[in-house]
Amino acid sequence: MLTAEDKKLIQQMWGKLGGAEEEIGADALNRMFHSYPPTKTYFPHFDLSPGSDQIRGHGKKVVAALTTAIKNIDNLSQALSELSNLHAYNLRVDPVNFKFLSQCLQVSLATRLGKDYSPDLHSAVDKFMSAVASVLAEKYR
Ligand code: ZNH
Repeated sequence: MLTAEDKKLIQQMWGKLGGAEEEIGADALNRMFHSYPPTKTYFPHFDLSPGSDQIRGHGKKVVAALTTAIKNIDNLSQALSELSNLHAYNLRVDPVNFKFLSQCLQVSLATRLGKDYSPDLHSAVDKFMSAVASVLAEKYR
């Protein structure tokens, strides 16, 4: 469970990214496609070369969803309910992939934030991304 301290750390960090969100989203996606190539099968209609417009555009959407999640951190199921429907019923992304994206996002954040990505923040982000992933996976049958 996310503690009050975890939530504070995440909210502070997110507030300090200062416009780099889109870049972080695209970097996380590039890393995911590179390190976990089967994830590419969900995006047959995308140009997946690193930094393509589609990767940047999609990175922006993913990060915007995470911003919404952070703003509604005590109410994730409700805040992400539509996205949860989309992933479970339309996209049918195997939930194992949520872990991959979470890993990659953490590397992107760590690369960006350097020593500010403290062990406490790392652990908070890990818990947060697991919470997001369980909401996105909660409607699968
Ligand atoms: Zn996902 C889509 C988010 C994960 C796959 N996504 C999407 C979107 C968003 C998201 C926001 C958009 C929607 C609209 O438009 O409405 N995701 C997300 C998040 C996460 C995710 C937050 C985590 C954390 N996904 C994921 C994964 C995968 C995916 C892991 C695989 C691998 N998605 C996807 C797809 C899509 C999406 C395929 C669609 C795209 C297009 O555009 O077509």
